[in-house]
Amino acid sequence: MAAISARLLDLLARGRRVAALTGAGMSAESGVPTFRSAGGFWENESLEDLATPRGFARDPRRVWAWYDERRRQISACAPNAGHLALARFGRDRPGFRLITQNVDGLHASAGSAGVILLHGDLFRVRCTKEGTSREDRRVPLPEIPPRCACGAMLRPDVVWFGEVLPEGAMREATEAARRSEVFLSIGTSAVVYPAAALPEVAKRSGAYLVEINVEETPLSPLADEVILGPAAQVLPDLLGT
Ligand code: BV8
Repeated sequence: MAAISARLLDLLARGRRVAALTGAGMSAESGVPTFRSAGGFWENESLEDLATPRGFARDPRRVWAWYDERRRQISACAPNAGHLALARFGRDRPGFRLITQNVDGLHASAGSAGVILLHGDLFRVRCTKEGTSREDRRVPLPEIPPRCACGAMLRPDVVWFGEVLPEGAMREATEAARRSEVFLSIGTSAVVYPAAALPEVAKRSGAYLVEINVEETPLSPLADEVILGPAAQVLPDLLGT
């Protein structure tokens, strides 16, 4: 059983309004590599070449090969007990808001509804000419880079570094953080902005800020409570199974 304070359990038992922000650590126990830990997605690649518009413009084939490989890996992964605990909690608590930086779709697969996707979705593509976005679950892709029916190249419908986040998602996430009475920061290194500002918004608005991670992060000093442990084990203990 993870070390969870009586205060936090009491806040949850009293039905306080809860919001959660998840990062790559949420999906680690589903077998999805994180970004910045050892063996992560970016361990052998340089960020600038892959997850930026400039990198894509320079070498779309290389960027698409990386995304095609991630789509292949992630399509074989299943939600873990942490995803399922959050989905169940959301069903019991209509006021619960789940915000994610992850693009793996595992919260939706676990049954969470209304997930706020800050950084897009690995299984959606966008036409570089028409700007239209659609679901595309083909694994592997039939051609690299994939093309739209109009002939233009498709891009992954995710937010790259240097790109602004979807306006509606950021507005909803900021509102959820501001209204929350308990804010859970789960499995994120808390270094990528503006997502990493959300726990700070919650704290400033009076929320009880909880960090769930296997190690401390730059957010830890600001948190009211740091629960060190894997999300797939801590979340069922915290939220019930
Ligand atoms: C923006 C989608 C306005 C794509 C991602 C200079 C130039 C340009 C921009 C900037 C700049 N300096 C700063 C910026 C802003 C930049 C930024 O914050 N950079 C950082 C790196 C310094 N942000 C942006 O560019 C954003 N846009 O600001 O637009 C703008 C415009 C122009 C110029 C300036 C500003 C866009 C950011 C979104 C980028 N897209 N991904 C894709 O996935 O392919 S970011 C990427 O990192 C993922 O989305 C990921 O979610 C995100 C954060 O990483 P984490 O999820 O936290 O994952 P990480 O591996 O880091 O950590 C995992 C954690 O889990 C660890 O703490 C680990 O201990 C823990 N863990 C591991 N196992 C477990 C666990 N925890 C619990 N249980 C476990 N079992």
